[in-house]
Amino acid sequence: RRQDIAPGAALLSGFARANERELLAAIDAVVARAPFRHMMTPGGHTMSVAMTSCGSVGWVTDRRGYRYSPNDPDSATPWPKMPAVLRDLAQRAAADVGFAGFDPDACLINRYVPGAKMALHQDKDEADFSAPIVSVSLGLPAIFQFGGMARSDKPRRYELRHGDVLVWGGPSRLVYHGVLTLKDGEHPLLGRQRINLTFRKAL
Ligand code: MD3
Ligand code: FE
Repeated sequence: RRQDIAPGAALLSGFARANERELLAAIDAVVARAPFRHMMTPGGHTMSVAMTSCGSVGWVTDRRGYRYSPNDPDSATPWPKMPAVLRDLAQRAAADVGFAGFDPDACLINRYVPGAKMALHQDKDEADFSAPIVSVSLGLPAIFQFGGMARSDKPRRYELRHGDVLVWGGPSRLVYHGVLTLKDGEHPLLGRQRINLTFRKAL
């Protein structure tokens, strides 16, 4: 099922459920080589969301700022390659919403445990805003909020459940968005956590 939530933005409910086990195995393989870690914001706060990446570049933050890097700063080696099953899912979702030819070079993997959250922000560290961002939610449900082009625009709220895929492009690419504090729960496949993948064209 497809729900249009704003110009250029659509929610594909349950889109990733058909191959959930393959997706989780691919994520496990990435995490085995590039473990989740809590990065520091430029302002000196440790993020409650744990992160890792795969692809030709990964998103990183430290006291020097936010950026995409070809290397995992923890291992000083390249990020794991983006598994084909992940890239294919993102490409199919983007094409469904009208972004044929989406070719992500970065996949940020976010892990939320109960209590973790992500404050309202814009994704603007990418070179080309004409490409969409595709997000895949797995595990515990979360309340996602998305506002407008100004931080002060009142956000709308949506629940994101296991297997839901969001595509954000066009006029919605630079909207403010965030995730409310994750509530406790137990997911049959993932236990007490939520994993979110965001596929980006960073370079
Ligand atoms: C709307 N992640 O990693 S995904 C992020 O659930 C991020 O982990 C959230 O925001 C999460 O940057 C939300 C949905 C999403 C991702 C990127 C967007 C929505 C977006 C970019 C522009 C507009
Ligand atoms: Fe974001």
